[in-house]
Amino acid sequence: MSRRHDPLAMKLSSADDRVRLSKWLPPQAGVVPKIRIGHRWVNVLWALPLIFLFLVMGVAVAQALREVPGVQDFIERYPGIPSSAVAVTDGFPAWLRLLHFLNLFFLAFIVRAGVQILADHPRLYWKRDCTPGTEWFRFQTAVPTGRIWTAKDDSVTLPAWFGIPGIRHSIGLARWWHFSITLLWMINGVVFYVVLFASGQWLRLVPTTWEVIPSAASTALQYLSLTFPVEHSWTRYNSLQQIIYFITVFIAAPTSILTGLMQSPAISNRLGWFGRALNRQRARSIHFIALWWFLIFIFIHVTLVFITGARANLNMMFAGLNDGSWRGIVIFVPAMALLALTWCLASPLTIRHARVVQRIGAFMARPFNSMTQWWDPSSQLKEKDISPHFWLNGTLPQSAEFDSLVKNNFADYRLRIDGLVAKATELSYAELKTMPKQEQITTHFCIQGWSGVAKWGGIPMRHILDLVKPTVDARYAVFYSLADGGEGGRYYDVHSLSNMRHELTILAYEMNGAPLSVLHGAPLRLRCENELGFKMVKWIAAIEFVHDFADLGAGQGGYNEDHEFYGYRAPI
Ligand SMILES: Nc1nc2c(c(=O)[nH]1)N[C@H]1C(S)=C(S)[C@@H](COP(=O)(O)O)O[C@H]1N2
Ligand SMILES: [Mo]
Repeated sequence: MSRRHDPLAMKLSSADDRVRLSKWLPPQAGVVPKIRIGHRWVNVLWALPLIFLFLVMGVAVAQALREVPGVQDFIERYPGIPSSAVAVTDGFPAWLRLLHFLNLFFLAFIVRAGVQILADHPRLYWKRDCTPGTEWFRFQTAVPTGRIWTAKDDSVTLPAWFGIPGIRHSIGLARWWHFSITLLWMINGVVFYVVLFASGQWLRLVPTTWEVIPSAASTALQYLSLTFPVEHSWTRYNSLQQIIYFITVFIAAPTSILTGLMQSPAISNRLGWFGRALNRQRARSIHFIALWWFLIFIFIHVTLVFITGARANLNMMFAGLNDGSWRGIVIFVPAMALLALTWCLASPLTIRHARVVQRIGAFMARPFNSMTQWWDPSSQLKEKDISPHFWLNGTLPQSAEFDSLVKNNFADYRLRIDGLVAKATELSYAELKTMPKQEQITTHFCIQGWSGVAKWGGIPMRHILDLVKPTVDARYAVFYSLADGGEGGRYYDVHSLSNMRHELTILAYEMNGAPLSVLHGAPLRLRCENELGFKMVKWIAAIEFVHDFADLGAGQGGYNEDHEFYGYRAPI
């Protein structure tokens, strides 16, 4: 070590640059996804026979309807493409074909990593408080009672071939995939929008006449009756295709991006009424519903591509040809092979080169992270918003030292503040309580997906800075915990001084008007509202001001950064 650190620095552990499955959280199976209807939990697999039944009955009804003269007149009047719709003239140009493929390619990895993220907290809610039992969807059993059940305990393993990286509680790595590929997908999307409108190809996707509505109804009836409408895809889509594609490109995609961003603590905590209305759990739930839009869309779209003349359709979209040759398939097959190969390599490579994925991911996520510079969290909530339930995370301190602190109500507790400061100091629990106190009602955003609102009371960090006076060399504050992390070695995390100067950064000793409980981090825990929960160290033992954190632990800026490949900056 280049210089002497706080004594607790000795207790930090190093970490591997790859995932070691022997040390990782052991696998835990989830359950078949269930949806709550009232008080009943219904297995989603019931949807399959129900959909089948409805489709079969729908076909029968549609076929009967097509015998009715009035319906026949209607279909004749609205065969599928409104007479006033303008056709494009040049089929599918190369740029469109390429962006179409890239879109599929990126989406595959976004979806895999996205579901991996969901598996870290396999429950969806509409309300911000995430109270067990209020979820509307889950692939986990009811939260066990009568024992401590942390959010980490709640995470489940996905089928290994599906998730990225396919192991339990791998949200740190999954997020890098999700964000990096989303950035590429968004660039792809922006280019698509620009060229679409510049080229006139937008006429395919954007309805320009109200006639699309009866036309779409007519087309739907034709599909359902199994006598499909006549195809003109080379230059024009039928109205049903047009509406569905329009929703996918211009509604589902932007909705996914918006609801993704609204899950960020920095963005949501900034946006006042909007952050309250589209709270993190609503955003997560809508994000998930948008996922299902894409999945169902892809399923039906690909099915129809293959049953309405696969060769001709693949020629159009992969070769840009409107003929019966085999050229489309010759491009399509290697394109899918590339997707399959990348699909198979993604997880093993991520597990093996986790640190590289973390580094590339942090670089790729920079545009999103720097967005949050403008979103300085400031909005607070009201007493009535306080959550009835607040999930737990972390491993409790397990030492005789801590037990005796608890026994004496922290009378012997000392917070040590040292490192690059003019005045190193130790503050007793009683002294801390005489310092200026600040209360704030804020939302906690755990990286795993849950959130909760609480009123926190404690000492603003800016007063601590005034007291100890960090030197000009000090750039970071290291928080050492009294507790170890899940894999052994002391829990710690590092923050920039600008986080420390933030008006909502406090050392909390109260939660919801009562002394902070041991489970939630007594005697002291950090609140830093512009970051995710894991950055808020509980059971704080010491704060050290440093110039650099490369020589602490595995050098990534915190316990989860070292061991679980999380990002050092976590405002999203
Ligand atoms: N010492 C320590 N602090 C910790 C953790 C931990 O494991 N150890 N977990 C973090 C995580 S991931 C979260 S979400 C919050 C949870 O705080 P809560 O248990 O009060 O809800 O604490 C953070 N602080
Ligand atoms: Mo967390």
